Amino acid sequence: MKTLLESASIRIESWLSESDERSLANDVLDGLTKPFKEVPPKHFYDARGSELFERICELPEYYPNRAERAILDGEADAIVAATRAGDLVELGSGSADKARILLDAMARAGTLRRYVPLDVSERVVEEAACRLVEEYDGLRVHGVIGDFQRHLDRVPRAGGVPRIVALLGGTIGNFPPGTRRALLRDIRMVLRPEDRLLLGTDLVKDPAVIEAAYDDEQGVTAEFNRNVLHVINRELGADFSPGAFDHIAFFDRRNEWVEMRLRARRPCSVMIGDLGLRVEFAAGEELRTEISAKFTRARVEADFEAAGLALDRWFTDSDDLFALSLAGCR
Ligand code: SAH
Ligand code: AVI
Repeated sequence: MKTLLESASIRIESWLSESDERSLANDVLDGLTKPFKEVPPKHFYDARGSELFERICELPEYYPNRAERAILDGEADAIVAATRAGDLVELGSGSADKARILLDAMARAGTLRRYVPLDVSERVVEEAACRLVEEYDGLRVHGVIGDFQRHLDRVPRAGGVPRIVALLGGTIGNFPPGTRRALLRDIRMVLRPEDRLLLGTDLVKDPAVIEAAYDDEQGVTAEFNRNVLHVINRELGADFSPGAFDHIAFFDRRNEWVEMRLRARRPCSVMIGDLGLRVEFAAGEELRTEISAKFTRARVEADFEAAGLALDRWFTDSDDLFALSLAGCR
């Protein structure tokens, strides 16, 4: 563990180690040597990827961000009243924009004590920490730079106060069903009886609306998708030509998830220097870069059941686009 910043109001720790740095190498080695090539979406989020995601959130087509914010705007006080939370732990915190809505409600209720953002991206954790301690009197921020699939045990202990552990934005949908339940089980392990999970899930709806959200007119999502190739080029000395890949997004009706892929426009041979690996792409061959599952209430409840969690409250926006679930240990 490396302490990156320590002051009266901020502590930032990085738990990313050499083995996490190798995780990109391992994922690329495993994923690009499969008959159907894929790379997990975690690797989108270098500084540029995080910035592109923030731009996606502002796009007219990308409804999940606005819908989730609308729910939080309307229900944050009820969520805080139901939990009496003093600590907000946010997994995959990103820009922490939605955390603010909850922190405001905690401040209004007089319970606000500490914010704990956990993200693989160092930049977003540092920026959020520095901004938020300026904005909230007496707030402590304990930032954890880490992987929530590996470092949940690094979330600091809560002391005497109840916690909200939030996983917002629909990030849970970026994991395939088995991994998703394993992650919920891991989260369940860090919840005490008085803590609650606050989970954001995008809902099943008209496929045209979903596909537009992942293939916007301005091409920001396409750039975000191709960013993973820039990350592999820089981190692993590869020679992908990102411009030689088309952005593909389609809704898989059977699995009820949207898939993002990169499709090679022409045959190409890519050298991943650090791995000594040459990868061939045929013309039209696709690399899967993300799934984003869409949910129903029944699917969320089934996932909770499998993870030892129980749904307490279910909130949706007025158009039923997105849901927030408050859940506790069973
Ligand atoms: N919660 C924010 C950001 C969502 S984007 C919102 O609702 O707008 C997803 C965030 O999760 C990114 O900041 C990314 O860096 C982070 N992330 C993705 N996989 C992660 C992992 N395995 N561990 C920790 N953070 C992760
Ligand atoms: C972070 N995650 C929930 C986003 C999603 O909608 O699945 C990432 C994203 N991919 C394309 N656009 C946004």
